[in-house]
Amino acid sequence: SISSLSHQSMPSEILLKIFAYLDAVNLLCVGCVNRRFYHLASDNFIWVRIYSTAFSPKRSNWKVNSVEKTAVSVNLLSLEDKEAGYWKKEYIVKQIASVKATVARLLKPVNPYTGLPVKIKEALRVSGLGWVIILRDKSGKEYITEHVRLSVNDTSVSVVWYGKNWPHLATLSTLDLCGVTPVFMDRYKSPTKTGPRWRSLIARYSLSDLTETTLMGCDGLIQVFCLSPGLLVGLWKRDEELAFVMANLHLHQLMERSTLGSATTPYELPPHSPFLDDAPEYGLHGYQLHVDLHSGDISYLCGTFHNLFSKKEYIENGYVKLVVISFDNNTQHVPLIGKVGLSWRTNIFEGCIKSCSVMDVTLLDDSGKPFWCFSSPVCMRPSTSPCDTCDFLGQRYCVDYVDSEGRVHLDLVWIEETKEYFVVNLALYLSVAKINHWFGTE
Ligand SMILES: *[C@@H]1O[C@H](CO)[C@@H](O)[C@H](O)[C@H]1NC(C)=O
Ligand SMILES: CC(=O)N[C@H]1CO[C@H](CO)[C@@H](O)[C@@H]1O
Repeated sequence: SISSLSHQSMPSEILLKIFAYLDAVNLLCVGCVNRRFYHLASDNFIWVRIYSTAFSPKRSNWKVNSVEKTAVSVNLLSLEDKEAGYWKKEYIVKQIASVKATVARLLKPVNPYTGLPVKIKEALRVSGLGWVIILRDKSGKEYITEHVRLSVNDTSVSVVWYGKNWPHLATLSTLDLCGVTPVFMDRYKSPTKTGPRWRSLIARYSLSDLTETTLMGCDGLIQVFCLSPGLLVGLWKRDEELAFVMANLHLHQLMERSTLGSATTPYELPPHSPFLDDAPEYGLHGYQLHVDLHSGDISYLCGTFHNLFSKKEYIENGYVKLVVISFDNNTQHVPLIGKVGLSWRTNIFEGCIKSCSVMDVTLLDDSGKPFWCFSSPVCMRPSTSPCDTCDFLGQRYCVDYVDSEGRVHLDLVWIEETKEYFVVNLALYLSVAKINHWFGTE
């Protein structure tokens, strides 16, 4: 263009004067224009000023100690000795390290009921972390969409995307869910979407899985599908095109999963190192469950259950059964609060999928470490199996969830008199392989 031509012919001294007004993110952007701009935008005099402003002792949050202070002033004198781009690199390295240190500090305090970080909102703000979905068509072309809405709860984050210009579903093959973090975060500004960002793949979903088997429910306008792990996809009933996508992200290791993966490979959680114990029932007791059945900010069932245990006799078909709410003990039965439904909203329409909700499960082991965690859409369905001892109570429903680590089963009864659902049974089935792997048992 004409304007870039005139920039090209500008003398270097003038360009340097202009660049001196830019912040770090913008300097890195202009550095991408061409080789000459890259060289000029790496200028040590410009970057040493950015460095000392960012890490000056006045910004006490960064905790620059006095040794480093002197280091900055001494190095100012010897700028000429440094190779080109030295201060830019110093700034980048230190900036990334300070954001990391601040985030690590924020993630330390945990909620005793959930074992999960309590300052997740602050950690998200400091790191600038956000999530995108990447729709990929059959020729490999990518469509990146920034999230529209995000809500943080005690155990999960739900993130929603919708858009007017999404490609036709028939042309698409996969959907990638990725965490994106700006390479530089200025904690005094909100993150920009134009600066350089890291991308960390969390999960890849195949859109050919939007079939009868993953269909979860519908209302007048849309049908919703549940793709594992934790993704809800809404299609317009009218033309079967994408209406919205909602990701449910459990907070356990969410920061790591959203920042430490690569653009093509998800971050793998570090293996749990078993703590050796010879007790014969080891791995079968001392569990704590926190369960939350919710939609957005409305919670239908939220509770913490301590001292859950199993016995060797309860091991069946490769699963250990933990009874949380027992049918036989009616003091444990609890009602669902409110009218269960999963609310959705796009720029024009909104609705509610009856009987569906999001289930967050956080199961801690006997040392309080998160053992099994997920956040996923679930749906209440009429029970088909007859039950002699409970059918007289009312119409029965159940909620089932299953993944590679275990299963959750809930039985509910509709009580006509009080117009409430009562949970009369809640059981977890943990994979024996997972338990043995975790505790180093056999
Ligand atoms: C029934 O459940 C309550 C509450 O969890 C518990 O205190 C009680 O011991 C249970 N009763 C039996 C018979 O298991
Ligand atoms: C951290 C947070 O925002 N927690 C909210 C989760 O949702 C419940 C309502 O279900 C709120 O009361 C919490 O404040």
